[in-house]
Amino acid sequence: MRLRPSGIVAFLFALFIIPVNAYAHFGMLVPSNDIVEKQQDTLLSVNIMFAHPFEGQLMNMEKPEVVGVFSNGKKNLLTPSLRALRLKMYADTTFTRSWQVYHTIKRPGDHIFFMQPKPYWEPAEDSYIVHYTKVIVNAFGKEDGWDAEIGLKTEIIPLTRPYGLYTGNVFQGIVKVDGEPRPFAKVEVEYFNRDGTSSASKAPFVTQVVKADKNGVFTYALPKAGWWGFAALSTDSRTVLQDGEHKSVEIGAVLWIKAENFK
Ligand SMILES: [Cu+2]
Repeated sequence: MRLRPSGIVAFLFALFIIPVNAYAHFGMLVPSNDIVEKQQDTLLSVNIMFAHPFEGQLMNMEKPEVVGVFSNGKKNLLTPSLRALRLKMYADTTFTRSWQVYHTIKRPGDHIFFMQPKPYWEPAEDSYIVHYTKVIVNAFGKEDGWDAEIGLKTEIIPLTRPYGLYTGNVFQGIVKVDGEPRPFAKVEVEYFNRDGTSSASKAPFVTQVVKADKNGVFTYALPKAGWWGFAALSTDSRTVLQDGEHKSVEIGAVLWIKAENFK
């Protein structure tokens, strides 16, 4: 059957309005507490996930390659104590494999938890995704290292202290790739819509997008109490060989911070 010209126009138009599945992915590290001040709070659990945090969907996650905590100038590997966990976010219909690690805070100071996942194959992007993820926990009032660079392939170094943040505060960080500031890096920002009570009237509200300046510095003001994720994205120089084809790898420097309401 031949299409009349008007039919062709309608068909072409339809091609352009098919919504793109633009959900942003985020590596996630969510600790049970980000400011430890009492002895009974020193045992932390950290949930390790790969998700669409606003949309409330988890992706199945392979065992992370490296999980650790950096404090007092030293890296402590936690990979051996990783345990698999089946979790569900608000929009999930099934439980999905995630990970968890326990760590007891023994000394005052900043504790930078970090995670390097296995490359995740995303068919929709014809690319692998590796999100180097961090979250910072402060203990017993000693603020001594939240701005440390721990040497990840790509990393967000906070310029704003990443805890004790009020809703509405501005947060700034510097995006680095291979230890160098990345000018004009694209940073995706998403709210962890934990209980599903937040909603977006239109798609661009789900994932906020800011770009770093020429020094790799980005700025964002936190509009709501809760956990916020920042993912600074770039393309790795390495590729992964899959079925004889070289596939690109999206690398993300991810940082999670928590805002609380001023009372
Ligand atoms: Cu996904």
